[in-house]
Amino acid sequence: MSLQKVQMTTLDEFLMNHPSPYKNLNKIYRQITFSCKVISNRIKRAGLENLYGSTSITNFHGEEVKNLDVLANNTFITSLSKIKDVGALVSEEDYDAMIINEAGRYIVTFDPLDGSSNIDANVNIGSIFGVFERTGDGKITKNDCLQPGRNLITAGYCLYGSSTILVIAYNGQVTGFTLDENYGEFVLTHNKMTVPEFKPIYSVNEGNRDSWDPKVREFVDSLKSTEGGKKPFSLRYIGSMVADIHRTLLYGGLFMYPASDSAPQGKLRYLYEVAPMSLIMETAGGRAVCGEVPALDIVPETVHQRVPVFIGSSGCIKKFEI
Ligand code: P6P
Repeated sequence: MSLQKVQMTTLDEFLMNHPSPYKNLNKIYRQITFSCKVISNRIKRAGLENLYGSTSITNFHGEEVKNLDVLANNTFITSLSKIKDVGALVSEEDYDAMIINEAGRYIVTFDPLDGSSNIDANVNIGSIFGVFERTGDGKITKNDCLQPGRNLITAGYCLYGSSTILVIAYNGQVTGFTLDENYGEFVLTHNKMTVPEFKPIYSVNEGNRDSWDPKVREFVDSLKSTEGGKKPFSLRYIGSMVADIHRTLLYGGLFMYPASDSAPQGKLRYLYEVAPMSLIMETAGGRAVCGEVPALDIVPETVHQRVPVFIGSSGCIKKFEI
């Protein structure tokens, strides 16, 4: 009996076949992907193990902290702290940057569980991460964490949905891996991902329309216009950034979180939401801007700095810039 050639390429094999110029980056990926496997498993069992619901904590962002937020954050911190090359961590759930090892080389920024308000409704949620290299030679400091997204050496997200999918911007390309739960391995399923140049899909919380900048309001209204027999854009909004970005990466279109009265700087945080997603989208041939400025050129002043973001197909961003 001829054994059918196993076509599976695991993430470990992919990283081995595409060595990074950054030493021990594969170790960081091993810990991040282990964390994603743990989180994926807990999310799937949340209803069975009473993991839904909130803690009694409101965090410093003023957001309700869900039980799974705490679990996901502890998982990321525990697994990444085991690597001596990791110098500092920045988590959405922690007030300040955490110096793990002053002699470490890398800073890992992450939103351990983004979209957690959707958890109890079984809507797709995700983890987002980015990896920077320290800037100086001395001890790693909190300033090493305040870098523009252009300096990211890799970034990615894990989408917890009907399947668990890891998408990474690594070595100049975007690659997707699907968790095969039979073997507990992320297997290559999306090679060299590129975002379509244009797609008439827009993704924004229209509930904030009245408090947007007039230019943004006019732009979004223009997308819905049927003047002269135009076909309007379709609106798709899940309210979970990882899911909305994943759809935009695959199908094309434009995801937006503009500044509004309730979020004067925008809602999404730069270091562990906008910058990693912008690196992924630009590496896949798309674009990302924070108003007039390319998103990857923003230099954050604080670890939780919020920015407005317009991200997706280059043709859709161009339409916004006209
Ligand atoms: P709104 C989820 O809470 C999140 O941080 C992102 O995942 C998502 O894109 C955004 O907020 C949704 O915000 O104001 O539309 O509910």
